[in-house]
Amino acid sequence: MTVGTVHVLDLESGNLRSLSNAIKKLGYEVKWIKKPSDGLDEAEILLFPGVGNFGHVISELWNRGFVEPLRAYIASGRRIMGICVGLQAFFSGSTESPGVQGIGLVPAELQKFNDSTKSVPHIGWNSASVTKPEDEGLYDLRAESKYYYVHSYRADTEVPLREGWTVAFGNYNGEEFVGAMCKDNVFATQFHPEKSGVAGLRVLRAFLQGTRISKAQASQTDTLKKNLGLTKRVIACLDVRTNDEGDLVVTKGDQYDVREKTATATAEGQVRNLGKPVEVAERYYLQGADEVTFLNITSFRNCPLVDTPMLEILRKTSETVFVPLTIGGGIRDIIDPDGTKISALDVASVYFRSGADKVSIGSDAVLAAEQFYKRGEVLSGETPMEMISRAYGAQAVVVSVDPKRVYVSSQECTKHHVIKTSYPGPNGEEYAWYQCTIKGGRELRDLDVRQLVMAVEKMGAGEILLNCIDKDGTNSGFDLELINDVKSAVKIPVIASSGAGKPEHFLEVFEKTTTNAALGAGMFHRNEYKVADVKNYLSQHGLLVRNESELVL
Ligand code: 1PR
Repeated sequence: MTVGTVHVLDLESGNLRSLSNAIKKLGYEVKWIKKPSDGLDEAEILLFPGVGNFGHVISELWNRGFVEPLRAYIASGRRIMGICVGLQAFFSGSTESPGVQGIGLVPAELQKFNDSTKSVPHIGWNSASVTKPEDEGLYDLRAESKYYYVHSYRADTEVPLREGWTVAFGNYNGEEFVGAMCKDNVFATQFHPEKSGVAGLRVLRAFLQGTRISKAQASQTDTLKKNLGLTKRVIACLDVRTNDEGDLVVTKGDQYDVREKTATATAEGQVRNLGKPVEVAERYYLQGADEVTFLNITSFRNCPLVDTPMLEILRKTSETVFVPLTIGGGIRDIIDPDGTKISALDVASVYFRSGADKVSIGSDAVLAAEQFYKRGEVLSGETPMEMISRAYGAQAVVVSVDPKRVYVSSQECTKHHVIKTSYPGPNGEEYAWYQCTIKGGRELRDLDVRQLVMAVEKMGAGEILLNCIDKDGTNSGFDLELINDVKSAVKIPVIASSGAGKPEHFLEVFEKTTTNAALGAGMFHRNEYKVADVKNYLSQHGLLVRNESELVL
């Protein structure tokens, strides 16, 4: 028995499955609207999710004949909620797409975040705090909660406030932006409520119920002051592959070797089996993971894409896990067993439709970067990073880096960019460079990590997943020198990965590097620590983290 029906605009951009799952979890039925005649006239509650490029979304609205019917819908007084680029579309335009006219409810243009002092896109958990006490509890927004944002362009609060909108704002390193806004029957959030855990589900529920103000609990103003700003993200990563029995399991390598070694292990030489992917992902979500990443560490290239086991894992996981999901491994141009050519963009689209928010590209990013330099640093326009970010936005594209440290006695010994290391090599070498690998570390390439990350940033990648083969599975802490070296080379966010063994390692990487996020795997899979242990430890040491105390709606 459903509570009611929610109509959702389907412009076929991004991960709509998670939004549908969130609406169903709240007890509502979903009806999709791909064109106005699909039921816009009968809709009483309309959601307008938008992902990716402003111009792309607006042109889809015009191409499908939605702009005037949407204006008429809004004028009729029926409820509408814009999400992410759906909020942006209510403005008159965006510097992201000069000359493209938005719906124009707010006579203002969106501006890009200033990336001279911080990473852009703005990816992660930030506030949405109302500006006036009487607006406390706006659609159950809470000052102490954090919401998941992923955008490069921001709406300033001044014009909406002047035009009579109620505004909840966020602040990203000194730049304020509209986190949520409402006026009469129109509500909109820059953040993704379907990806903001319980806090986001509460906001979505309040809108669907039409509860404009729900003072579930008054927030203390000091929380408001303390709580502002982007949190440090703690991500749980699941390396996934088939074991020798053909079951898809969560595994974990040390220096990327995932087979049991010790005679005492349950089955020496077997693929380490650390659990079922969907169960493990849900466990980490409930422990407070800010994101969950699946890395498909063996390609399923010989399996028809539509049957790829990872798709079912994503579909199942997105039914109960309401934080961002990233999928990596095998995102490349492929040839199906029946000989059909499938582009990396099509592969990514299948994953987005199955519940992924970001796709991660490893080997093909290295090969594309090599070709980029061979062409004299000229973009081809056809790399997976360029094609997927053009269609879905930079924020949907992660590049996963698998570097190996190479010691040299001086810069003169190599053409590659070296660092002076505090950890001398086996023969006392004081310098090192980081060599790129493909195929999960199995093949070394004549490319260094700095070359790779600078090239893929130009190709439109929105984030770097920075692994480290030498540190993987060692529980010895992150490679701080590698992280700072990469952070100094790019403006896009970086996720530190490999080597975490205890909460102190997360504090160390956030205090000694400028990383935007940090990832753990083995220490969680072996149940040595919970994600919550890490976040509580960081919070106790003064770092701003998302602490979703209650996990019940
Ligand atoms: O090359 O585009 O098909 O992508 C392959 C993907 O699979 C890449 O993201 C690559 O990093 C990953 N991968 C391939 N082989 C392995 C392996 O382990 N044999 N996993 C592998 C890489 C890195 C992290 C790991 C951290 C944290 N694993 O996923 O979890 O190092 O571990 P820790 O906290 O236990 O130290 P493509």
